[in-house]
Amino acid sequence: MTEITAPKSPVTAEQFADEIREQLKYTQNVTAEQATAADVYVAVSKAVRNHLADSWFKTQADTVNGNTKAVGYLSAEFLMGKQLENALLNAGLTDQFDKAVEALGFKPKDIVDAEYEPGLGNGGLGRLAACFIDSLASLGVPAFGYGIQYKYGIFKQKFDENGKQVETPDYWLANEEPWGHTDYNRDQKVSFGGKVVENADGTKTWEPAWSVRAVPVDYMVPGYKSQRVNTLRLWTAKSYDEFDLLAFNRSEYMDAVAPQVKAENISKILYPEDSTKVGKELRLEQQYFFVSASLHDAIRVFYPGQDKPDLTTFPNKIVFQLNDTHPVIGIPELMRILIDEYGYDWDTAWSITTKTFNYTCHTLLPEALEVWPASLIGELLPRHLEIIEKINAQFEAELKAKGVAADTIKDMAIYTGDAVRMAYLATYGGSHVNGVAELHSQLLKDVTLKNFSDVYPDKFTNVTNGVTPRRFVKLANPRLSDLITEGLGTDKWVSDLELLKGLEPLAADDEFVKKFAAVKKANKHAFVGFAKDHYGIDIDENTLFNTMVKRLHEYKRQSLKILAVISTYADIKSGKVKAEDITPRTVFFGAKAAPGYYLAKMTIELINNVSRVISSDSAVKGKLAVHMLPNYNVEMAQNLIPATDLDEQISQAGKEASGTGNMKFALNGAMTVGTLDGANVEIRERVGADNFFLFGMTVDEVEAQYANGYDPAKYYEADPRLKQAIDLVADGTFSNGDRNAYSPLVADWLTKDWFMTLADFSAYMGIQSEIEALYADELEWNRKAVLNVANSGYFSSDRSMEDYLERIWHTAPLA
Ligand code: DL6
Repeated sequence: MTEITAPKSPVTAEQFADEIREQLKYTQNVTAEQATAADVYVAVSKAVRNHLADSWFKTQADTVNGNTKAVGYLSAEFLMGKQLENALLNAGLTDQFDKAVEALGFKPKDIVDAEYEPGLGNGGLGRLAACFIDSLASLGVPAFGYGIQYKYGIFKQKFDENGKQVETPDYWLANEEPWGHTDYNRDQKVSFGGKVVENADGTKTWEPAWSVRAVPVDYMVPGYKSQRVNTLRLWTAKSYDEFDLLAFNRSEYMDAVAPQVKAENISKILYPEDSTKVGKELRLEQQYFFVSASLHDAIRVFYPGQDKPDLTTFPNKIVFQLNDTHPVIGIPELMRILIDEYGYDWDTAWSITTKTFNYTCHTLLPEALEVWPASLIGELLPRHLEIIEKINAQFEAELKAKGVAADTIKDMAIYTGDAVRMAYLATYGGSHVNGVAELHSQLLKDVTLKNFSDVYPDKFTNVTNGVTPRRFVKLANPRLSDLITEGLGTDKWVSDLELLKGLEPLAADDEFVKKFAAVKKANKHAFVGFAKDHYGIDIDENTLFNTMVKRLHEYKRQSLKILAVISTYADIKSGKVKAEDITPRTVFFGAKAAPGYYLAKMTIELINNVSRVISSDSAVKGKLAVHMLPNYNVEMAQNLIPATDLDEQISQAGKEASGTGNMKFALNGAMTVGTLDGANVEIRERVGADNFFLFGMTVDEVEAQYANGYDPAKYYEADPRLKQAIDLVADGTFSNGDRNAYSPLVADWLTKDWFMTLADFSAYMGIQSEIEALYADELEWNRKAVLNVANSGYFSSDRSMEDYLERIWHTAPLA
């Protein structure tokens, strides 16, 4: 860990209040008396930006002239969460802010709440990107996040009166957004379509059919106590032909704006998808749009004003990380730029390109590895298709020369004639490939990319994910943060999370454990208020808070949890469990389902209806409650995670690449019930098997079941509790007597159940008594929770970044 200097104490609270007044007056054009919380939010944000500006300029200058290579993180998603509190923390202005806004007659919380959360990501992948850029800035590593400023982020989720998910557009830019600076003077042209012509000298010229203007919107990414401010550069698409006056004068109003609409569509909306197939064309346009603009931008930044830069030095200036397959079109794009725009020969271009890129795979689901129809690439990016074909020919020749069998070469094809496999292109075209947890990286080598790892074993490595302690402990959980600081005698853990290990001895100190329990209690109490304000629900805070928040996907197995809830409900209602044996529990779900994902949406509907039935049944009142909280987002995570006693990480083993929610919960002192999947494996290793509720099949057992012909009906017949739970879904108990309401779900469970929910049900129910017995012993439960916190320091995204620096990027912080 590099030594981190304390931030300059920038201003007094009085000075900061004056700066806010200035902003109100001269940029918001309201007096302090007229100002609303929304005005003050904008004014404060601009004042904070001003504080960061000098460090930002200095970091930019040092990045270009400095002693170390920069990182370009290419990601279709950056799920940043609200900016203000984080920027205040990292700028060292939190106290001044609190006092200044109070002096202006506002409550700090109201100002923070006035920010609208940008939802520029679907889930784990996008949030990881946000954690990574926070860590890079905090470590002082020069870095650019490159992505898209979508006009509409992930949809807002509501539930209708039947409990069905309703998606509404997330127009997050409806009001002034003070963090992004649109830099019209650093735009890039991005072209599409047309044809490729061969010149007399054998070179190729791409004659595109249409172009859009990529305009960057820059966000400052302040490091925590590092004095460094990196850049998140999100591209927005504009038209070069804003308005067709001739068409307008002919009263063809729609035609008049058609070019503008076509261009702006590219950055219009984030695909609300998570590992399911989608409409292709616009998505490929988006990917190429941001990647092409970013690569050109990096050349502009590192070779300013040079017509003929020496781009053989490009990989010494910046290394690009491909965050999943979405930016992989960057590989043929850099080849094209080098060959067509700068006149390099193929081999030189290939050598530069392979040194420039690395690829992170974030999935084990074959359907989530993007495969593009060759016809689509040919239509949209004809020159790139030619380059991909040539890359593939070179690849095949290389494999042949290495003695790889013809069948295997065919299986490994990047370009099949019909399709382009982006994960294969990324693996061949980059220097390193990494998975995001040890198990995942191993499965990539053994299964998903086995042929590639056989031929190129040195390319493969692992970097286990991490989460930023700034947002997910310090900001989300101030009570725990204070207790940690008290326990350790220092707040250095915020930038060196392994220091949490120092809490381990305190798990044996009853007084400390009691304080820890009091923190959890206070967080639960606070969440009860948050839930009342935001969702209008009443929660009994004297219950076990049991949470499952993540995207809704069959492999994550929300079904397993809701079947278990139904079974418990039936047992309480029938009197099968005695009143004194019941651990009162409140189960929280938060999950968005991709709009076209039928079974996922039906699962949400079921959860809502189980919630409805249980809440109106006096027989279980005070014993069991279920809430499907709408619109799970970063803000909800920051409020719910610190209040959670028990976290659910119950995916089928071998399906969750890593998970990062699991890390956030462990760091906030929740216990986990989970399978041996993704990063759960490493969490359990670190916190200790005794402090983790493990259940369910292993990867090998899952594979054996598939091999032997998995029959879910067998499990249904064998476990009366499971049978009863499924029967209650089937008989209309949760659908006002309608037996058809959930029949697709029930049929899937009984005949297919690809992710083996039924096979793991008994084990899952079995572990509940262990959970409840421990929960009954408050001190022991909290002792174990303390051990979770103490041993989770490894899961800081600062550590992930250090692993990337060492294993993949081979670069270091700025001096
Ligand atoms: O690496 C971040 C995150 C992992 O923690 C999750 O396990 C993984 O599902 C997610 N992957 C994606 C990509 N799409 N798919 N599948 O979101 O990445």
